[in-house]
Order: sequence, then structure tokens, then C-alpha cells
Amino acid sequence: MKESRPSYFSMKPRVLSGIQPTGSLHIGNYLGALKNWVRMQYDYECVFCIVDLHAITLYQDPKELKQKIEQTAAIFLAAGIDPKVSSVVVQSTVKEHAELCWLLTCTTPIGWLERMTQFKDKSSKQESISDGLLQYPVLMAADILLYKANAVPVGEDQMQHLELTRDIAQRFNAMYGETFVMPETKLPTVGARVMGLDDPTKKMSKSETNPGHAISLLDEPSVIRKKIMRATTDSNPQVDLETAGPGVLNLLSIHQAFTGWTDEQVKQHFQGLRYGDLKKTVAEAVVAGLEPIQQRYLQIMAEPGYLQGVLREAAERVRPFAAETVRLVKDRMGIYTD
Ligand code: AQP
Repeated sequence: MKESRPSYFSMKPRVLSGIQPTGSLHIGNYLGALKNWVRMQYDYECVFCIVDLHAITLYQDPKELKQKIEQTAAIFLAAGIDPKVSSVVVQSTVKEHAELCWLLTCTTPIGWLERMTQFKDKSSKQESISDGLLQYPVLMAADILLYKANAVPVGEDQMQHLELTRDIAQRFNAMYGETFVMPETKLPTVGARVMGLDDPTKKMSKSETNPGHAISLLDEPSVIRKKIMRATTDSNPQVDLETAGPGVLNLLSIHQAFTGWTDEQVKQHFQGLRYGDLKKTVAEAVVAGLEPIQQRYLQIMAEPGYLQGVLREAAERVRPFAAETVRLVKDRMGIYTD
């Protein structure tokens, strides 16, 4: 069966990436993923997903989840995703994500999933572990392979899942014949791993509950300043780039990712600077970087029906391509297709 190419998808290489609507998006999500997406969207055919089916691998309050899905979509647009160029899709509204996930679940050895660091980490914090949490990376593979994505921009924490996606694709191709494209991981040059402000040995994460841990993209300037001024550094009084510990390096890397400064500019400005001044400079860079996003977010949320229209149109646009991939996969596996 030949791959048909519905008119929406051009000949440009394709990109797929997603974020879970599990809480307030933070600067790690922005610098590790969103900022990169905005930069890539004119060179690639992009599908950016709000991965609500991934979110429910851990319990989510149903009423809050609905709100967070829309908030997350609004943040994508506010950060600069252009809905005329990219498709912003709520994962569950294109049923083929779940359908392909099941088909791939049947070809993925369980041992591959049990080895995933994120599964071990998240399951160790749960009393009862859902099967969905184990299948999380298969669903991620389905998201990517559904659109035959060539590139996947993610933060460092998702690299292992991307390797697994390639393994799943390769295994399927070996079992049933060439079907899937091998996706490439695209890491940002700076900001690939933003660490918690309270504990710079842990990655910044939405699900951490300590209020000093993460900077939300919607935090007010005064809150951002307070959180950064309280960030953990080390016992030195001033910046020494040769010996700087993880807390200082994290702040420098956040600053560099927001400003785009070169390593030389960082050295010139920060070497020998007192920690108090370092923190003030970082806070102002973050406040300035987030201000336009916050303003656009408020405008988007104030426009009745706009967001829902964007999400509906994008789902309609990508569905024919997704359906075609699932039809091809089913056909390869010998599943009945009407
Ligand atoms: N700290 C981080 N630094 C750089 N990139 C990060 N990403 C997440 N945290 C950082 C990137 O953001 C994208 C979306 O992540 P996600 O929400 O789908 O899942 P996650 O990686 O599990 O993010 P969180 O914040 O840690 O959420 P929870 O706490 O809900 O699990 C991915 O591209 C990721 O690399």
C-alpha cells in the first residue's frame, strides 16, 4: 500500500513534540522544548501536542485537567507557536494516537519498558502503578511515528524515550517491512536540562510541590524575583566559572538561554560577580523574557472561542495523515481494514 500524502503536509521534514498538561508549565519546559519549537516551526511541518493521554498515566483531577489542557494550548500560542503554520493538537482528539499505541504495545518487549529511568523514578513514588505508566513511552513512540516525524525537539530527560522510539520503529520495520521513519532527537544548545532552584541536582519538574522549585511561565515578576533570590547556590561569595557548583551553573545557563549571550559574554559579565548581583541579573532576564508571553497569554484567554477554534482546526487538519498511517500499519500487520 502506497503512502498517500494528504495535501496539508508539504514536502518539508516533519516535527512532532508534546507537553503534558499536568501543572503549570515552567521555564524548563520553555527552554528545553517550547523555545526550540518556535524556532523550528518555519523550517519543518510541525505538530505540537498537548499530551493529555500521557497526563492520565498518573491520577489527574478531571475538572482541573480540562482547564490545564486549554491553558497549555494557550501557552504554546503565547510562546510564539503560529497556528497558521503549526498544528496545535490535543492528543486525545485524534484517536489514532491511542490506536497506534495499542498496535505498537503488541510489538514492544515489556523488558524494554521496565528499564526506562522515568518509569522507575515515577513508579517508585506511587503506591499503585497503572499499566499506562509503563506504556507511557509506547504512547510517545505512537505520537511520533503516527506523523512519520523526522525530528523531535525535547529536553535531555526525554532522550531515553526517543532511543526507545527508534528501537520500537526498527523492530516493527524488521517484523513487518519498512513502515516507519527513524526520528532524530533535537536538543537545544542551552537549556536542555534546567534544574530545580531549590535543589540543582534535580531537574525542574511540574510535579514538584515545593513553591521555590520551579518558575512557572505565568509567575508574576515579583514572584520570579523572589524565587531566584532564594535559589540554592553554594558557600562561595562570588562567581568563579572554574569552580562553580550546580546551583550557580544552573542560574548562568538559565540566563544564557533567555538572553542568547555567548560564552565569552557570560565570562566577561559574571566572573567575580557577587551572588546577589548574579541573581538580580538572572531574575531581570527571566522577567523580561516571560513578559511578552504572559501578555499574549492573557489576550488569548480573553478571546471567547478562539483557542477552541485553533484546536479543532488543527485536529481536522492532521487526522487524514494519522488515519493513513494507522491504516498502513494495520495492513502490514494483517489486521482487517474496511
Ligand atoms: N527541567 C527541564 N529542563 C529542560 N527541559 C525540560 N522538559 C521538562 N522538564 C525540563 C521538557 O519539556 C517537555 C515536556 O515535558 P512533559 O511535561 O511532557 O514531561 P516531563 O519531561 O515529565 O516534564 P515535567 O515538568 O517534569 O512534568 P511532570 O512533573 O508532570 O513529569 C519535554 O520535551 C521535556 O524534555
